[in-house]
Amino acid sequence: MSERAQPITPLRVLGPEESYFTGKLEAYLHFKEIPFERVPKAPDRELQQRTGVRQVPAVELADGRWMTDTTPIIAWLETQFPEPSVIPEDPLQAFVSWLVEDYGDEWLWRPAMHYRWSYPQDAHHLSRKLSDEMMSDMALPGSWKRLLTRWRQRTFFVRLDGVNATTWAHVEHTYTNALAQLEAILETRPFLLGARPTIADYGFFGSMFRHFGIDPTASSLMRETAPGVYEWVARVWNARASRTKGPLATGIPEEWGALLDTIGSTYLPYLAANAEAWKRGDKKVDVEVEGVRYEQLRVAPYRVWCLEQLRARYDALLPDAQGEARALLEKHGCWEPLWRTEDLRSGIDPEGRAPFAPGVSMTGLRWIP
Ligand SMILES: N[C@@H](CCC(=O)N[C@@H](CS)C(=O)NCC(=O)O)C(=O)O
Repeated sequence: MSERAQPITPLRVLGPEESYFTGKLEAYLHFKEIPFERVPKAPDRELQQRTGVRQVPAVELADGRWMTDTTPIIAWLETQFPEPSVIPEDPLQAFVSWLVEDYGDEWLWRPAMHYRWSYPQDAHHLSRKLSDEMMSDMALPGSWKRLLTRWRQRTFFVRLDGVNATTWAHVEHTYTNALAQLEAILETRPFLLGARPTIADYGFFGSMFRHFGIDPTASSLMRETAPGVYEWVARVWNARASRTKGPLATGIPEEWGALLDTIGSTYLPYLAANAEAWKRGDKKVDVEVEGVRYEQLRVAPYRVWCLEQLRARYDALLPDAQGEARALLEKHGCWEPLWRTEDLRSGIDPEGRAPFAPGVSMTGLRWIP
């Protein structure tokens, strides 16, 4: 007699309220109406033991299994709770939406950290919130905890991620450009692809909700220059499958063109440079993006895997959809950098176990104080 499968919900989502990727996952779970509880938690040693990485969110299933990394978590949950899907049915839309998701997740991370930690007003505000939530059991004066938090985040996620006098304006342009592109897309539809959210919305949601939507400097810019995006942030947060229904666009909307151009001129060339450096065994990489030189970036094995995943998604398309995808990628300068690195093998997760442990850290950092 076969054993009855144990229920997988309710989920426990571990991570702080201010966290980029935790907010992304919470919004997805809200939309899918999957029961969960968020538990405040720092990316600490205990989580590393559970998932293999010190990163949040970590998710504990009701059957005792643990997951990490929101992209494969969402992909796996879609197999368990398929209706309604946040992955468009149309293969071309699905492929391009995953590309946009990856770009949103990874390329807006730097400006999100920069706006939060480079400006004193934001850094003071957020270091108080984060240290109150995450360091309450640490026997140190509050001002020390806040100072430590600011130093840690600014050092590891801003300075060592290439933000300096040379790149500052370009890092900020990454955000303001994304605002302008999203504003144009949202002018004629409530979500990026139509009447309901898809994986493309969730790719932008981490940065736009928990960082740009609440941090003082960035959220002021959003309210002043992109009120449509500000409204979309609340709309995605409030979306529920049982009432947020309706069709998606046909094909790839015209207004996505500028966004795809940006992916082709920024994120994909960066992914290629990161992958080349990984192949050489380098720990650091210099890369020129839109004429701006980012120096000594940490080589991120996780992002070699991201590139591999994007290629695998293309390879999985049927010939007709491949033809359409290739034509679109070529038109927007995405095709060449997607394939620039030959013989790509990240060696990460060869058995395809993600999102189940052990995961891989996005930042590539083994330990941060
Ligand atoms: N690719 C991962 C990235 C998760 C991630 O990097 N989370 C950040 C917080 S939003 C983190 O835990 N950083 C480690 C740290 O702050 O020490 C995902 O999608 O879940």
